[in-house]
Amino acid sequence: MLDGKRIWVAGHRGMVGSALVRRLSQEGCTILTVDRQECDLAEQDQVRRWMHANKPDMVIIAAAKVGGILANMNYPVDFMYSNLAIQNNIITTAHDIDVQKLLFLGSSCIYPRQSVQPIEESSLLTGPLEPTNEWYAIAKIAGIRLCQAYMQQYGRRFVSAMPTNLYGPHDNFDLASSHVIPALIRKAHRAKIAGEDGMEIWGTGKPLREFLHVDDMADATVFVLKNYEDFEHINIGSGSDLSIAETARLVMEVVGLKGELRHDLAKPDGMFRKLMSADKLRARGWEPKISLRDGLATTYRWFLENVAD
Ligand code: GFB
Repeated sequence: MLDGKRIWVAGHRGMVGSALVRRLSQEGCTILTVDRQECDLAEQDQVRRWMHANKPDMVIIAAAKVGGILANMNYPVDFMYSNLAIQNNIITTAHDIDVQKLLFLGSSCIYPRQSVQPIEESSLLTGPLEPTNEWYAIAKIAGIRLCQAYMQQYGRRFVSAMPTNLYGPHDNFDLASSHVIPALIRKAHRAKIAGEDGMEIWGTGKPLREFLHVDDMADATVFVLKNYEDFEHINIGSGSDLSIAETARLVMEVVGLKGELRHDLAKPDGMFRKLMSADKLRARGWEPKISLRDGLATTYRWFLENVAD
């Protein structure tokens, strides 16, 4: 189905976009990418000009302003407005140029904070959001709805997929703005090099999170692109979760750091649990392949080769 297609990966420099480029290179398609200097995705005229000139057959929107819990809380305008601008520009132009299929990627934070777990797709908009990331969540929900509006009004094949918390190569390892796994890898590595005993984590360590390696995510995305056309968005997850403290201890094992966890209780815990139901994707025949331990080990190797300080 992808053979001979021109597929634009919007956001190819990011963790998700670069994994998608790696995965799509195994298909018989032509991968299109564009750098920010040539086309700033938040600028409507630039997006229109580039998309009209390059005419992709399919589009995957992996471009987004993303970050961990603290960045989400500190930069609400960036997380809401930049994401709205990027997705609106791409989705509306995709309609103008008759894109055959568009896949919009979001996040598990779209779901209400008190959702029944595991969270099924139908939980969307059934209750209040988690305040630590509601700006980002509202932008992503608007993206899902805009795709659905194009499906309903014009019969477009603009579908949405919601991945769980992702990690892997090309992640952001900046301690102030990153998600938890890259932060834990960097902290464990620094503590080990400094000969320290244990390391500090944010919050109580009790919240539960579901993690998926970005290469599994890219594989699932290609599967969705080929096999999924429904009006409703679809979850992409691993189907199991663990506590932040357990995650931190696993990272310490992988990095080779001994000792205890210390808790910075001035930092937020965020949503207590957000395990997504993986049933819909599994029923269609997709399963993750990379265990958390193996994924952490290869991500640590990537960190050592590309980031370590
Ligand atoms: O990954 P994370 O930043 O975001 O944090 P969310 C997950 C959990 O890990 C929180 C704890 O309970 C944090 O308090 N944690 C412990 C740490 N130590 C650290 C640390 O050193 N750094 C970080 N960052 N966390 C994000 C949303 O929520 O998830 C986004 O803000 C997005 O919008 C993303 O949806 C997938 O999982 O809480």
